[in-house]
Amino acid sequence: VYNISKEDGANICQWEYWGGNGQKFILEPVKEIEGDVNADGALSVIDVILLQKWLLAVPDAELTDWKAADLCEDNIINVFDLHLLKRMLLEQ
Ligand SMILES: [Ca+2]
Ligand SMILES: [Ca+2]
Repeated sequence: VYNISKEDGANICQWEYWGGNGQKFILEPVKEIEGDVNADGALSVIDVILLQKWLLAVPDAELTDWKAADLCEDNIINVFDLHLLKRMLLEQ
């Protein structure tokens, strides 16, 4: 991290490794949000639209996090997942 900064938005630079504090990182798993198909950190109508487009095979409609769309947890993405996603959105 440039200038060994601990501030949000600090720049990251490529540097030769010398063991400095600015080169030490803690990797934490990202918290998955159910239904967050586009992986933007929130469940919204955009996720519903994206899943709907993907199910209709609209070109360029790609599920960033397909597992988040599998709300029935059957490893298949289909209209039942879309139905649950719409319901989750209405209930939030
Ligand atoms: Ca989302
Ligand atoms: Ca499913």
